[in-house]
Amino acid sequence: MQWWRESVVYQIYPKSFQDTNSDGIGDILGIITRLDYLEKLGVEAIWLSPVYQSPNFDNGYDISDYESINPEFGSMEDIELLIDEAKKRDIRILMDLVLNHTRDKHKWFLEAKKGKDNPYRDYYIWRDPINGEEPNDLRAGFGGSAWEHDKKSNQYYFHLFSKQQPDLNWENPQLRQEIWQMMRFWLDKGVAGFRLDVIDLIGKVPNEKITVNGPKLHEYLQEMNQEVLAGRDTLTVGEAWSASPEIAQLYGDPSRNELSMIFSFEHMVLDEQPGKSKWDLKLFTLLELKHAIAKWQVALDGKIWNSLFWNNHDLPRIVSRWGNEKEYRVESAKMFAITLHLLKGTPYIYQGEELGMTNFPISDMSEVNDIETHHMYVERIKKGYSKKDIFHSINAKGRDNARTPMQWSGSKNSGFTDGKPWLHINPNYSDINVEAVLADPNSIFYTYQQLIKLRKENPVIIWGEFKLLLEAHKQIFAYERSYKGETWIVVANMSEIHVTLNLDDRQGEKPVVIGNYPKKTYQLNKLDLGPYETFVVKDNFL
Ligand code: TEU
Ligand code: CA
Repeated sequence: MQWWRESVVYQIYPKSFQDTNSDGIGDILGIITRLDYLEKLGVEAIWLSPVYQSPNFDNGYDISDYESINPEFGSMEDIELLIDEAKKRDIRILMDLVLNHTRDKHKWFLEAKKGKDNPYRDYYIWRDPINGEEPNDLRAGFGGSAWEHDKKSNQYYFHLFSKQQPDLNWENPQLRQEIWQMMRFWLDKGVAGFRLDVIDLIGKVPNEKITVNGPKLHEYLQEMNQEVLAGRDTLTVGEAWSASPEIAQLYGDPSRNELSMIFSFEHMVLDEQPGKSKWDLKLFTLLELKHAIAKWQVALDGKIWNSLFWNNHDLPRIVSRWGNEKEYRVESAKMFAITLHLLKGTPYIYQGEELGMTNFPISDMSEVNDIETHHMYVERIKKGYSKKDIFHSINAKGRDNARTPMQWSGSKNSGFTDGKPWLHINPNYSDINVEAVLADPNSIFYTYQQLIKLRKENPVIIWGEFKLLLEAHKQIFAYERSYKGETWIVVANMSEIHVTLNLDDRQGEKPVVIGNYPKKTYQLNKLDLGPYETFVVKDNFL
């Protein structure tokens, strides 16, 4: 039995969590000062977005040394202290590892660039020009060709993100050995596992234009497991945008010895036009959302472990995205919390989600930090898109939406920093902040706290079988979880529309286990649900 099935993980984006030395940038010591807060919330693990040495062009997802800490965030001693202090509070630390690429300032790449004979050359992916041009037309995630010309050798190197993030050549066994050694280095320091950035890309075959789910992907992960993870009690979660439930089994089937679980994104792309980019929006429907979630719950049930999330540092804030950040901010945030945490899998909370933090409205490029958005802007202006359209996409999907500093209090700079914050703070911090939610017994924070506590006390939440109810209902997301003769029923009005319905003919008042309206009981045969009204009851009719 692995601890991570029973725990809730909290993601920290360190740059925006807590600053302690007034440089406007969050730091590791800042995280330590907030561990008591996280303990109060009840989380048992922290996924720490990258804190390694990095020029921070992609905010740490461009690592230049895996075994040292970015001085902006602190030192190796600081991280060791964080691991120890977290441990005292029964909180484990998961490191975020970017193994698909390094920064172009990494010593391996600096060596590799020296020439074709350099021993590190083959740690990266180099190809000769074809007819004086790029080897093929593969595109990079952050704009332009995936091939960058190197004048010195007249070869191209490959990068799936920005050209400052050259892709590693996983075919090279010596490179893999270096990675295993580095992962053991962190585990020996006491970290409890890893979130593996874009892990579905490491098996790429650029010549055949295969980027995701390459032929050797799972071979590499099995090697990682043997060399690094075997015999250790770790949580490993791979970021896998391209995974289907069938592919999730390859990563997560315990008998295959690969990863604990993956992040899948099928429920997170429903507002995108299929086959286009994340910026090309389409109306999404709640029906699609609940079907996407139910599909994964059912397909993985009993075999593979799910991860559960609405947010991370790449995604817009869920209350702003699919809830109502104005009149029903609290109700919709709690609705999302309850519906997610009652599903089967390990829930992840992204910093500030437990306050119901909202997107920051952007009206000018000077307010944008994220390279992905900057690249998109330049590209789309060139293609003739209107600024109105571009800003519409940025506000809907830009990554800075969720990266603004944590809102700790109503005092200057939200208690995040005494200096000038690296990214604007959402002006709503005077209302939405940690101090305020802690003082209000009906706050979103206490809903999260209660959900985490319920999880610890009720095996049905962890192990119960999932069944979707009211499959075709357009507003209601309802499901059952059953375990050892116990059944819990979760009913959520995911919309602002009033809904009346008869869920079950049996009469009688049922006491609420957790909900987001003041009601203490519900009658399943005559439900009358207000905007975002959500509740959980036990099916104890006998
Ligand atoms: O994200 C992978 C990824 O594909 C995203 O960049 C995606 O394109 C988009 O942002 C989704 O909204 C990971 C990290 O989470 C991200 O922060 C990094 O920028 C990226 O890898 C490169 O390392
Ligand atoms: Ca700082």
